Amino acid sequence: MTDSYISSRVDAFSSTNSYGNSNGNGSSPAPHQNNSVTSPVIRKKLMGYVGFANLPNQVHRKSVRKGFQFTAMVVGESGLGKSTLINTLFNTPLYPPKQPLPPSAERPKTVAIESIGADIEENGVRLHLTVVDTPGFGDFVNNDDSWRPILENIESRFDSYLEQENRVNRQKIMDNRVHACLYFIQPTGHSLKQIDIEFMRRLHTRVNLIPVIAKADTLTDEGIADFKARILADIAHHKIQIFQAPTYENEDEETIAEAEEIASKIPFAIVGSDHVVQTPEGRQVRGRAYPWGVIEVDNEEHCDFVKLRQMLVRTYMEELREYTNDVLYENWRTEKLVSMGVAQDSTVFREVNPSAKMQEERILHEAKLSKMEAEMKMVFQQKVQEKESKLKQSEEELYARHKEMKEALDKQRADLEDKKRRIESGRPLTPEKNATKNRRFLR
Ligand SMILES: Nc1nc2c(ncn2[C@@H]2O[C@H](COP(=O)(O)OP(=O)(O)O)[C@@H](O)[C@H]2O)c(=O)[nH]1
Ligand SMILES: [Mg+2]
Repeated sequence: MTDSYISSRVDAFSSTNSYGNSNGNGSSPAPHQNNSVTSPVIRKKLMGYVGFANLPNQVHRKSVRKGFQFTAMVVGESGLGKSTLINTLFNTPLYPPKQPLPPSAERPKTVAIESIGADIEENGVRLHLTVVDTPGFGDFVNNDDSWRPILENIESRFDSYLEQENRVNRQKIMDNRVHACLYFIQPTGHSLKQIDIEFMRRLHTRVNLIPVIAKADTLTDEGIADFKARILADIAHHKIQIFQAPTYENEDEETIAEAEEIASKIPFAIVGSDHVVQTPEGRQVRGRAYPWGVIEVDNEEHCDFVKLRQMLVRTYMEELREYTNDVLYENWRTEKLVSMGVAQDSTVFREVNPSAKMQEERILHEAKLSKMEAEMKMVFQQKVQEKESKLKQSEEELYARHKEMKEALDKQRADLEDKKRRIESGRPLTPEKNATKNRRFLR
């Protein structure tokens, strides 16, 4: 594993997080799924139109710049057309044609988990797509535990996400969580098999389940309608939660109609084909040719492929990601932390009521404002006091000078009055003064 990209991926899948390490010796435990095979990641640039360029309508611009990470998983028995459907869905031979195993070849004993990545760009929107394949599911004599490695794989991806969230630097979180799981139902025309029910029951709380009827071209239209009804009845009976397209109150009629149309097709009856065939009218279409005619993959009258693609990549990709993060991952995380004995510190993780939070923020803001006001008042008062004391000081100085001058004047006046009195009484002025006068006259 010299390629850092590949190795980071493999780490993400098989990493046993710091919490789940039950052997307690602190050493890195062996990957818990030694049977899982992770094939090298193929990076491809796809040219054909897929439809996720509509994503900007679902989310804001920031995500568009960063690009999207989306991981889809396909589960179902061998030969049901999983690889073909993925190729059809993303309009590219992501999976090369199958090489039949020689009879002598050793076959895996358990479900293998393989993943393939592709970078797709469409109208400036980048999508990093990962497809997780589960070859071998349901292929064994005893399939009782076929769901287990798949559940473990899904949870180990949650683990890896949790571990990344707990890092000091969370700038570059790789979201390898499985956002949608296409479950392939064999087109028996009867009802769900035990293995189907078991799988869905075990996984519905961990992944968005999207049931599909594989190779729907092998059933008649009525056969499909009956089969769908029975599948839905089974799903309801076993209280299995499959992905429900969310509906919003304030949406326009067109969107609601589209959502209803998509919901009405679940479980999608699909036909996959990665080759082009010619219709009797001479059109070149993706489809399968039969002596009795051509089944077109992209024709809504022929199968639900278009609706499935619409749901997966156009209308609900963001919803699938959101539900995975907000509900499935969150529940898993809570269960995991509680099982580890981590108690909720209610002072830190308070339930946040938006209006209460706003109220709280307003009170804080008001307190801050009044504090600022008080500070300003204080500064103002201080300035006023300084000014006042300065004024007082200069007033005192003035007063003192005034007093001084007044005293000087009073003294002068007293002197003058004394002189006047002396002149009036005919007494001569002081001899000293006369002497000075006389001296001046002598000069
Ligand atoms: N009739 C029919 N055959 C299909 C369909 N999709 C795939 N196949 C064929 O089924 C075989 C197994 O397909 P593959 O995609 O490898 O199945 P996987 O093992 O589930 O990945 C191939 O020969 C495909 O051409 C389909 O929708 N209808
Ligand atoms: Mg395959």
